[in-house]
Amino acid sequence: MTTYFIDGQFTSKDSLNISIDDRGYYFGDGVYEVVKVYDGELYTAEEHFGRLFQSAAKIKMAIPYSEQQLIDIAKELIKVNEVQTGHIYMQVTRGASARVHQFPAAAVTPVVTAYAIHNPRPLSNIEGGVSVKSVDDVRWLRCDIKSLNLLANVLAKQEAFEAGCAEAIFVRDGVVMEGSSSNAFGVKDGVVITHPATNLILNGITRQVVLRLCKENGIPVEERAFTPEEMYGMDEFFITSTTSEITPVVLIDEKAVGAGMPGAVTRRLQEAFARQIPLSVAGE
Ligand code: DCS
Repeated sequence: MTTYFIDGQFTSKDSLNISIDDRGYYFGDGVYEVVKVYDGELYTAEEHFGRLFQSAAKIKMAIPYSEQQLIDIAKELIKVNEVQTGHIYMQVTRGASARVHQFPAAAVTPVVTAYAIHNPRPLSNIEGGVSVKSVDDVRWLRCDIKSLNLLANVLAKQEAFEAGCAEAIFVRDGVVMEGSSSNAFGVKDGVVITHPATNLILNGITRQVVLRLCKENGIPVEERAFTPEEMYGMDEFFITSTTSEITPVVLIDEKAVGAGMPGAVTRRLQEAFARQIPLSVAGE
């Protein structure tokens, strides 16, 4: 049986003691992280747990554990659940308290909930690429916070799925932002182009890994705004996230990207990415 972590306890799903008054339910008042597990080990753990603390600070919430304690909880979940390839989901809500909008009394402590789950690498998407659909970005102006408030992302992803696409690409004021649960990159004349890490996107950990890999491999990068028209004219396009890694995009709004196949720069980056994850899973 799967072991979960809630509020200081390792427990089974049936014994999870979740309060109806948890502010996660009422308001989506909390933050979260998804951390990849390769070969039974956390990948880029410091970056993810560091961002969790940054997200919490931005919503004025104090996490009642240290970064190292959360990493230790994640490692324990991986161990007891025997996860080799998968991910950790961890969320922190502002705690359980009768429903009023303003923060609860200081005695109410944030609730940490987490689990580890087996989840293979999505190799067929990584190999063959996916289709995406652009949607209006109706989110708030603090998309840099990895908040539990994901309603706009949920609606966008559903719209994309109903159109037979794997991801929605948010467009705000004529600028391409990011995916509903991924960052977005174009490649034009050998240059990798992506929206800068402002308040209008989440600065993905995989995004940061890709920018590092570009640097290490001499691939030029421009972090700048680009329009949907520019997006349609890219030679290559790809999306990145913890679970989807570097996924090529071959069709945007039913228009083929470049030759309609994953491109050479995308492939180079995928190979560089695979080289820096544990070898036994690289080809899984
Ligand atoms: N942008 C948004 C809006 C996201 O939700 C995510 C991750 C990303 C970008 C990519 O960030 P990482 O590279 O750090 O994963 N979304 C997580 C999610 O909800 N499921 O998997 C990843």
